Amino acid sequence: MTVGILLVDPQLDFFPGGALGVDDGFAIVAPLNAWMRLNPLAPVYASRDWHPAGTRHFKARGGIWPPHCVQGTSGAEFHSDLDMTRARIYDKGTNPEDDGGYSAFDGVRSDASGARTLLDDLKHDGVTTLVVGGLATDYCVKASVMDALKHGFTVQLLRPGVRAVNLQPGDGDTAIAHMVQAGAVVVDA
Ligand code: VGL
Ligand code: ZN
Repeated sequence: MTVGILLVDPQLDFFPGGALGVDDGFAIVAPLNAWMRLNPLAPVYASRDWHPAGTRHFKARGGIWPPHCVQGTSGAEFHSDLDMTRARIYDKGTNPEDDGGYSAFDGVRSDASGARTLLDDLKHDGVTTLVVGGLATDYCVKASVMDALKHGFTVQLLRPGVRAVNLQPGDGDTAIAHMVQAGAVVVDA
């Protein structure tokens, strides 16, 4: 059994002060770093919300979001306090005509390794259990967890390592309940 960790969209625009800042988002950094430090051999995967400026994902073209994580902007950068040294990065949300790309499983490698998807690499690495953290609980974390379960992974949601947008109060808790119902296990450390 190989355990890997998936860091979902830990990008500046989702942290407080960012274009789509999540309350208390900074709190995810320490538990995620601690998990990686305690599991030095575990592979680390990170998704990156990576939007073109004129995408249907944004309000100006009929989506529900203010512009965020636009390719090449500072808001799209990873939080520098999070240890990304071992992370392989998967870009998603890159199709301007599609308000999709919520799930890390829609992501493809950002380097020149031939459009490998997250799923390709998880299989290649023999990962069977995926620990999941990042932002935001009620959108990209949830979509990624649901896809991971669908693909047959054992999923541990690292509760201190996630925070929610909460467009409606309670959205984060509802999302966690859905993930648990679908088979995710909530872990506290
Ligand atoms: C996300 C809203 C829009 C997320 C991405 O990473 O959870 N949320 N785009
Ligand atoms: Zn987005």
